[in-house]
Amino acid sequence: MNAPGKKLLLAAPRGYCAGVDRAVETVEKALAKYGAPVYVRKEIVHNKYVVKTLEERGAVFVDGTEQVPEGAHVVFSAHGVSPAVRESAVRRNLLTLDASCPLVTKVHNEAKRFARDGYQILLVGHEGHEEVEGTSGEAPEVTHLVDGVEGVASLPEFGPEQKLVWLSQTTLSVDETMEIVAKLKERFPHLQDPPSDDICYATQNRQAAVKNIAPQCDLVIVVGSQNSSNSKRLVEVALEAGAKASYLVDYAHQIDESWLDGAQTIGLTSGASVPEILVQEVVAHLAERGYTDVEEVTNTVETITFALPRDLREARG
Ligand code: 10G
Ligand code: SF4
Repeated sequence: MNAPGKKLLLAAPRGYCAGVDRAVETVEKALAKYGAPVYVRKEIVHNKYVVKTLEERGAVFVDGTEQVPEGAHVVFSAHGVSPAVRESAVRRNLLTLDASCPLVTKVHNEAKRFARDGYQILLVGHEGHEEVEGTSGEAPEVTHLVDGVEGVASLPEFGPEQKLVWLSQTTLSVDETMEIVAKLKERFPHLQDPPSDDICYATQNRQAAVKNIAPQCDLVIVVGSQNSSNSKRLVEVALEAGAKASYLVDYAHQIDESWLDGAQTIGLTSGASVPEILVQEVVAHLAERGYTDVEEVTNTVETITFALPRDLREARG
C-alpha cells in the first residue's frame, strides 16, 4: 500500500554516461584479457563503489605512472591525461590503455589547435580537477584557468589584438558556465566561443532532467561521490531549480532519517559515474519508508555509445 502523499520521482536520464561505461568496461576487459593486476592511473571514474569493486577484481589504482612497474599495463582514467603523463608512460615502457572519454579528447584537440593558431585559452573549470589538469597540460603556456565567476577578475589583461577563446571542463553547471562566460565577455568583448559545446551531452541531459523534477520536490537525493564534479553539480542545479533540499550520498544508508521529515515528494537522480544498482538500493530504502509510488520522469532518451580502446575491441561481449 502506498503511504498517502508520499511520492518518489526518478529523473531520467541519470547514471552512467557513454564515457564512463566505456572506461569501466576497459578495466574489466583488461583484467579479463591480461589478468590481474591491471594498473589504473587515478580513479577510473570518481565513484567509490566502482573503484572498490574493480579493486576487488584485481585493479590497482595509483596516483602516477611512476608507481606502475616497468612494462606493466596501465589504464588512463576517463578524465583524460596531459601529454606529460603520456610521455612518462612511454619512458617506463608501460602498455597503456586509454580510457579518456572521446568527448574530453575533443576538448584536448581544441586546446591544441587554438594554441597552435596563436590563441590564449581561458579554460573554465575547477582547480585541481584531473580533467582540467589534463586539458591545461596540452598548452600550459597559453591556458588560463577560470574557476568560478570570481576567477574572471584575476585574469591578466588581453588586448583586442590578442586572439582569445574560452573552453571548459565537460561536467560544469551549464547555467553557471553561461554566467562566467557573460562576465568574461564583459571584460574581453572579442572573446571567441568554442566551436561546439564542451559541456557534454550527458552533463547537460542529467542537469535538464533534475531541473524538470526539482520544483515539485521537497528533497532531491543525488547518488554520487564527493569528488564527482558532475554529481555535485546536480545537487546545486536541483536547489537552483526549486528543490527545498538536496543531498549527495554514495549509499542508501547515508540518507539521514531527518531529511525525510515532512518530505512528501522526493526526487532521485545520480551522477554520470554511478551504477544503477546504487540508485535501486535508494529506491528500496525509500520504499521501506513508504515511498512506494514511484514515477520515472524521462526528459531525453540517450543512445550514444563509444567503442572500446582498439586493443580490447575484440573482447567486447
Ligand atoms: O564529474 P567528474 O568529472 O568529477 O567525473 P566522474 O568520474 O564523477 O563522472 C564521469 C565524468 C568524467 C569521466 C569526466 S569527463
Ligand atoms: Fe564523457 Fe561526458 Fe561522460 Fe565525461 S561526463 S565521460 S565527457 S560522456
